[in-house]
Amino acid sequence: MNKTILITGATSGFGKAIAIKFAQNGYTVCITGRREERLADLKQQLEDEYKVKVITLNFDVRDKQQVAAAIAHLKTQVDRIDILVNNAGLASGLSSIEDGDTDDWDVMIDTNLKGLLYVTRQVAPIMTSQASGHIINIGSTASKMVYKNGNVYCATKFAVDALNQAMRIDLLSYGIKVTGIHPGMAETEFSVVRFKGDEERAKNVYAEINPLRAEDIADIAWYCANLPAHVCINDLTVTCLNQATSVNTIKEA
Ligand code: NDP
Ligand code: 8X3
Repeated sequence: MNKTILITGATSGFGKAIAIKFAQNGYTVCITGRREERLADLKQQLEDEYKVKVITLNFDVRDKQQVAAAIAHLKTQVDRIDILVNNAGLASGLSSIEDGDTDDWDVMIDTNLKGLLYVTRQVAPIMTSQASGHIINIGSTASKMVYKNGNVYCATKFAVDALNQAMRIDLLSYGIKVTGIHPGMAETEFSVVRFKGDEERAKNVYAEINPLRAEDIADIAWYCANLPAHVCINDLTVTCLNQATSVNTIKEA
């Protein structure tokens, strides 16, 4: 049976790598994000290379009307949604709590927490009506342990961890799997976004370590999605070998 995956935030990083991985394996891939041109380019690439159906949904997860309209449109394009990857997210700034920019706080809370909820609220009923599905929530090592100046970003990721647990309980009786994947430091556009386009500062974050790559997370998502029907990975934390927790990182020799 042809399967369908919906990935939020597929214009770069983990989301894009997950889209490529599942397209390589024949999935119908629904990719979302705000940058329309990147969505169009990725659609073209996946259709050309893997001959799969690709649906682009250009919306901002912070806007609940846009989310509802996008998922309503998606329902006209696909018969079912087998997997939802709640991946869209970001850090904005890195400041001690007394210096924090409240606009940064709004962006992180609205995207990482409320955006994930808006998408889930639209997609979960599709899965409950199918009596099957798999929701993969992208948390972070910051879901498990806070780090200096990470305050609000970490709080949003702790909330993702809580929601991951809560969704699994609520959706258990429908046979829906819920998995939290919690990556440590990975070199994507994450730090460029956090530091508002300061590429040098972003590069420096990973300068002396061998960080995770987006493809590592895509491989893990693929593994989690391909276990026997009775097996669900509830919670998976993964770091590169230079990192033990969100606060214990050693530099490469
Ligand atoms: P990237 O910046 O490379 O990708 C983030 C993706 O999220 C983009 O596709 C972006 O799309 C999308 N996005 C951001 N804001 C919105 C929005 N308001 N509406 C719709 N889409 C949005 O970063 P990563 O791939 O690293 O991050 C993916 C997830 O992984 C995030 O939740 C992040 O917190 C988490 N994470 C990252 C780690 C890392 O070290 N890189 C480690 C642990 C977790 P667009 O801008 O086009 O809208
Ligand atoms: C992102 C991990 O430690 O780079 O969630 O902020 S970190």
